[in-house]
Amino acid sequence: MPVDASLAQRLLDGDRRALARAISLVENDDPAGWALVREVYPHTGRAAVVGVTGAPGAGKSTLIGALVANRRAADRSVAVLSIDPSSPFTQGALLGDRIRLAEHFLDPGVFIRSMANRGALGGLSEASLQAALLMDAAGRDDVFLETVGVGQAEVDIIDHADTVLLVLMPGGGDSVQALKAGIMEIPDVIVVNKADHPLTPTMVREIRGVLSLAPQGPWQVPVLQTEAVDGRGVDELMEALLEHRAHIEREGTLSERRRRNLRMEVLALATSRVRRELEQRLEREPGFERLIDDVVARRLDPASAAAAILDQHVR
Ligand SMILES: Nc1nc2c(ncn2[C@@H]2O[C@H](COP(=O)(O)OP(=O)(O)O)[C@@H](O)[C@H]2O)c(=O)[nH]1
Ligand SMILES: [Mg+2]
Repeated sequence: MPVDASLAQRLLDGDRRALARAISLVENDDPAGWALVREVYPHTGRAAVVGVTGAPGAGKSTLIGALVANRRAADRSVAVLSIDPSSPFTQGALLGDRIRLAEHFLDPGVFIRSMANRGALGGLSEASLQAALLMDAAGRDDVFLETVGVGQAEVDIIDHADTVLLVLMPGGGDSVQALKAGIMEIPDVIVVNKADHPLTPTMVREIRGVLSLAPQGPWQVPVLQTEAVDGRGVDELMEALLEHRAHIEREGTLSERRRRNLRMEVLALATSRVRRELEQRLEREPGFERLIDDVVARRLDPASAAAAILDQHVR
C-alpha cells in the first residue's frame, strides 16, 4: 500500500491537519494508516507520554485541561488522546471532553482527539496505540492519554505511557480496592481530585495505607490533591509528573520501561491478531461446528477440542 509521501512529511513537520487525517486513517482501519505509522515510527519516542487513568467522573478530562494550560504556559506543544469505550452508544463522553477542553481548541499548540468505540475487529485499543505514535511523530512535546480504569483490553494504551497518573475522587473506594487487591498496577503518581470534599483526608489515608503494603521501589509514589475545576493543586501535580520523568531518566529506567512497554505492545498486538485470525478461520470451517457437536454430545471434552484446533491451526 503506497503511503502518501506528502502526508507523512507534513505529519513530521507538525501539521495539525495532517495529524488529524492520519489519525482518521488508523481509526478507520485503513491500510494507509498502518503504512503511515510504519514510515514515521523511527521519528517517535521523543514525546513525554503521561497516561491518565481512573473511574468515569473522577475528573480526568478536567484535570488534563488544567495540565494542558500548565504545559502551554511552559511553551510546550501538547496532544491529548481521550479514549472512552465506556460510552459506546452515546457521544456524550466525547461531547463532555470537548466542552471541558474547549478553551484549548483555538490554540494551535494543542491537539485534542477523542476516540470512542470502534466497530472494527481490531478494536479501539489498537487504533489508539497507533494514534499515540502519530502524535509523538508529529513532534508534540507532551502527550496525555486519557483512559478509563482497569484495562480489560488486550492492548492497553496505558502501557504506552512513561508516567501513569491515577485520578481518584473522594468516596471512590472501588479504585482503592482494586489497588489493594492488585487488580490495578500501582501507578507512578496518585491524585485525589475534587479535594474540597470532606471525605478527602480519609481517602488519602487509605491510599497511603495501601501503598505502604506494596513492595517499595526506588520511586515513592506521591499522593496529591487537586481541584481540577479551579486549577488548585495542578501546578504541584505537574511538578510531580515531571519529577517522576526526571527520576526514570536519571535511573536509566525510562529506556527499560519503554522496552518493557513495547514488548507488551508487540506481544499484545500479535496475540490479538492470532485470535482474530483464528476466529475468522473457524467461522468459515464446517469442521469446527462438527467439533462443537462432539462437545455438545459429550463425546469430546472442551479442552481436547481446543487442543485439536491448536494442532490444526497453530502448531
Ligand atoms: N467539585 C468538583 N467537580 C469537579 C472537579 N473536577 C471535575 N469535576 C466535575 O466532575 C465531572 C466529571 O469530570 P470529568 O473531567 O468529565 O471526569 P472524567 O470522566 O474522569 O473525565 C464534571 O462535571 C466536572 O466538572 C473538582 O475538582 N471539583
Ligand atoms: Mg473524560
